[in-house]
Amino acid sequence: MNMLLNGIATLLTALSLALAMGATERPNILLIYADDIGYGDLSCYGGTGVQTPNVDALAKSGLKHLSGYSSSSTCTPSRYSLLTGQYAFRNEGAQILPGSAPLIIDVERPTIASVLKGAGYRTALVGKWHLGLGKADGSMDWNGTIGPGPLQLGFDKAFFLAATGDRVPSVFIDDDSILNLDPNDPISVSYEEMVGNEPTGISHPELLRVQADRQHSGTIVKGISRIGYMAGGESARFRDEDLSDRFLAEAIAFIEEEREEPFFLYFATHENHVPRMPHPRFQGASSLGPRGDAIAQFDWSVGKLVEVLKETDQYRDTLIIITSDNGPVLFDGYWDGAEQKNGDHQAAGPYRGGKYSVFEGGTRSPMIVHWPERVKPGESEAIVSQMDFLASLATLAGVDALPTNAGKDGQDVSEALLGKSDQGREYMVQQGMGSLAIRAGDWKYIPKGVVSDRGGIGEWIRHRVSEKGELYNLKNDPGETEDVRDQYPKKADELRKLLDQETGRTF
Ligand code: NG6
Ligand code: CA
Repeated sequence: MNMLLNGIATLLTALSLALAMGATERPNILLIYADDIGYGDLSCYGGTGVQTPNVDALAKSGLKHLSGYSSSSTCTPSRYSLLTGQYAFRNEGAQILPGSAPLIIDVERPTIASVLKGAGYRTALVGKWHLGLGKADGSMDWNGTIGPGPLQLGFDKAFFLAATGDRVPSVFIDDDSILNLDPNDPISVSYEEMVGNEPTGISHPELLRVQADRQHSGTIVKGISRIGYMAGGESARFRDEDLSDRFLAEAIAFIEEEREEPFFLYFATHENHVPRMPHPRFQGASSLGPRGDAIAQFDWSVGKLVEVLKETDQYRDTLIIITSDNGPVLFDGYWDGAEQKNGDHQAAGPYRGGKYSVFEGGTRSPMIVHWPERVKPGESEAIVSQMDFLASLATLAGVDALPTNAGKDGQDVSEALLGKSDQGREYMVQQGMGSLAIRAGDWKYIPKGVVSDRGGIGEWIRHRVSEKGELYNLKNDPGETEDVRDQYPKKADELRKLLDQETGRTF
């Protein structure tokens, strides 16, 4: 009897919740996650070398965040935080991963996908994964069932690239197996030793369509040498120029699916990562060479997604977020002319550093939030991190409370995200490659150590931070040009303590 009553009570709560929320209030969520697109790369953020009219249109009718951040200045840690709501430095494995790495997210750990799925969303990943695949014992067979991976972390559907375009294997994974793999031509992948006897960038540089550094001189797949070695799987190999169109087609198919429930689509584009091989129809679209042409291609894809949302009558009920996993880089392993053709284009906007850096250019990211029903057009200075998306999107999806084992570093900043409040985070730890810093309000503190300065932009520049650390006032000095540690020693100390407290380390 008791059980029956309980059952009825639960049913009634669920019903009243559904009624209170109103069917139309739970938005579809389209999270467009760019790769290596800097704060200043989009024309709505001041980019000059490439025009991004489709993104700009969303920025105009949506909210343009000026203090939106990725959690880290490289890919894997940022994606880890984005999906789990936890600082990546808490997980030692959350470092740039080889294509053969095991999954670094515990399958018991809640993710945006599993939380939204639990709330009745249909969820999909399309694009770049780069969080590892398979068990830690390395037992995964690329020719069999691939996982654990996205399907075990709450995605109903996944069409993806295991790591990055510059890392083998150069194939698509459809849910949990390699697409178009011929069982008579099995694939093998290694990052330790040469497998098979295919040409590499070292043995056959004359076969290359673009010259690469030593690190990117493993197996040549379709004229591009990669990090790592692979053999076999000929029929499954993609041509880099087709990557973007294929991801777009998969995303569109998912958006067009007949369904009752709202959707969550994590569309993780490969643009603007190396190798930058945009489709020939975008070649020459910008003044920046392939780097800018790939951004034009990204923008075009965004336009297509918007078009499909409109055609399927879902545009008004879809929350679109556009942001990027880390700051920009010009040279990143392939001599594709990005440095020579950059001109005056400020890929990191007014910020110092870029990809790999703990300076603002590493993590300050373009972030556009668009939802005709709920977002008032404008700009916001509120500090928001992608790490906050889990808690914030859960709220927007009507989830009362996150599971108790969910990442605790993310905050519910949904009001700030939608522009209803200018109160975002008070402070946030920032992660560079091998370095940490903290921003609190207008202040930023970088503790002692060696940090990447203008990572990959021009030559690699390293910057040594002295014992006392460095303090910047981002309001007066967004470009982090003047260390004011000696003028404000108490402030510096306050931030250093906060950094100790947040990280459990001693700086
Ligand atoms: C680096 C690669 C770089 C890029 C990066 C990952 C070298 C010398 N450089 O290790 O080319 O692949 O990893 O980029 O190997 S990210 O955006 O996925 O973090
Ligand atoms: Ca990246």
